Amino acid sequence: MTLTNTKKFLAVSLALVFAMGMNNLAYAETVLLDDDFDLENGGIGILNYNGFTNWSVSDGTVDLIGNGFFDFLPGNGLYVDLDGSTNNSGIMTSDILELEACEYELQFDLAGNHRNSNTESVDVSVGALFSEQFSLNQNDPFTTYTRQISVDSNTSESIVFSGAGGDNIGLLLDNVKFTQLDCSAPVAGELLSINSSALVIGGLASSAVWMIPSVAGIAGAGIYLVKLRANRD
Ligand SMILES: [Ca+2]
Ligand SMILES: [Ca+2]
Ligand SMILES: [Ca+2]
Ligand SMILES: [Ca+2]
Repeated sequence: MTLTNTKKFLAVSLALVFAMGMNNLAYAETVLLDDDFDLENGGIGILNYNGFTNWSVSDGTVDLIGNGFFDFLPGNGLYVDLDGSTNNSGIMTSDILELEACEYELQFDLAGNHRNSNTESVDVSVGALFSEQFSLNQNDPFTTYTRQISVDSNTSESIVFSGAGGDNIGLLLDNVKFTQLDCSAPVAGELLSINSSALVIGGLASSAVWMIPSVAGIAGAGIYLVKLRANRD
């Protein structure tokens, strides 16, 4: 086999490997919920709002504020005051999320009430998978919290923000995001479970060179065949 043919053979092998890897794209990171509240109610703040696209409010009320309306932290579009205007803070429950066994990431921004000196708190939970209380002081700015959540078997859960208090002045919530992380295991060398999704995410898939170390199995098989044929020539 000539050097040119060898290169062609390797190129075909790598293309095949890449095509197989594409089947695993379903395992790439998937954003299940990403909510900045900015488009709620036509982009206009309103007290005691319960028309959220992705959430329902129970056991009290929350206010949709910002964007010039009771805008205590300008520049964040609309956001939520977890203690509405009925002296009974609300519980925000997301639409149900279908979860398969994988790692997930919950992220959200919380800020202090920015009105009085009370420390405010909220219980954040995802079914029995996750539960944590967060407390912030009056002038705490929007702070991003990130938590990883493990799911062992298929389940359906909602994200719940349960505000505490009943003085109409509560924590501020914005930018809730729930992401399924890449749940495929690294399996370099296994012919039928090659994982190229990480490469695609990293923008490196266009470079076939990157495939070689992660697919040593089939590439190695290709090289072996090339050598076998070269020896016969
Ligand atoms: Ca916002
Ligand atoms: Ca309020
Ligand atoms: Ca309540
Ligand atoms: Ca309060």
